[in-house]
Amino acid sequence: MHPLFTPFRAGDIALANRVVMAPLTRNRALPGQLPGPLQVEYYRQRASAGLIVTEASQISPEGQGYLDTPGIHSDAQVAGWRRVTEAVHAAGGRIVIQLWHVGRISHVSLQPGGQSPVSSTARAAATKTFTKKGFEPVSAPRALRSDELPRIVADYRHAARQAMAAGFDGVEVHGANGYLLEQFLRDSVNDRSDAYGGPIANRARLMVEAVQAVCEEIGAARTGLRLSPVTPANDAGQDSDPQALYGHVVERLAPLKLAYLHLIEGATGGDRNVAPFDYAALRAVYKRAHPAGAWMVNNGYDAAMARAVVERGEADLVAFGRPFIANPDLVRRLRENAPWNALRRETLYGGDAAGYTDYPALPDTVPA
Ligand code: 8OZ
Repeated sequence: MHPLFTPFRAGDIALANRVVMAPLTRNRALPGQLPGPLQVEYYRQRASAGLIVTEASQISPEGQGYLDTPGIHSDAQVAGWRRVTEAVHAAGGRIVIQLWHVGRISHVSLQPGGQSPVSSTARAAATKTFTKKGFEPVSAPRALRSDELPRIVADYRHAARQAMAAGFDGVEVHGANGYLLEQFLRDSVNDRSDAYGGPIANRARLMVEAVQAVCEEIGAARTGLRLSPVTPANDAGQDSDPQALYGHVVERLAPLKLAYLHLIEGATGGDRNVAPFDYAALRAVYKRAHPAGAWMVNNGYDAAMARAVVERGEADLVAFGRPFIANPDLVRRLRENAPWNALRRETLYGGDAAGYTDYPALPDTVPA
């Protein structure tokens, strides 16, 4: 058996194989930002993944930035997610929820009371989001005051507690793709002069505090973190020294002994070589402090790349995004070198069962 298909332990989470379903925004939540029966079916179909990371789910109403994304703050959301976790567990799978605060990637029509989105900065991102009216430019944010940041950290902690109440195996903190935590990290966005701006240690402070709070609440062995050191997604620009910045983050967080670190290599969903970055060096920083910590890689992996990276011992887990949308039985297809269903892009975001729960699995072969 190829190691990609062998069991693996990420912290306290026991995975049947090394293939992970990456977080995927699908914009099909019900009113109240609730997951419903359609989400139960969608995730159940994909339970043969070693681990499912849910779609990004806001930790608070303020953390929402797109139409119809689910939350993990209210008790009704917990009840909805409980049906999802029960279905995945009944099918033998493991599932963590991705905790999300979009920061400035939002629109006033999606914010509580029509308020401005919040960020590390008052400068607007040059990008669009999806609202009731379709694609609209994101709204200008308000820079958070430093005395508000304990509340943001408390929102991460609360969402982690709610995730455990919903029966998740753990959480993944979304520290990637130009959202709030990355808006604090990078000097291409963060223009603050308080304890959360300026030197690397200051810019990393909110991420470190948020991850620490989550670990205190649910245990580091059930906590993962997703990073995207050089993605330009959501107008994040490029930090002036990503190697030092992310090295610092990993040096600070590895001693907590997280379940896993999840790296988006290159531009999210795009060019893997968008900007130079030494991922192996970052991995060495992590493994030095936490040898048993899992290293999860993502971005454009195909079957051959996934087999090779695990074979060479350069990654413990490989996350697939879009391939899992179109192939609920992706693990089997990888194992059997079977062809993949094509993705229907027009049904990626929003809508109903079409392009969501209607992708076919391989037929079961009839014994001769
Ligand atoms: C695609 C569309 C909307 C949001 C990310 C949560 O990039 C997202 C996202 C992706 O991390």
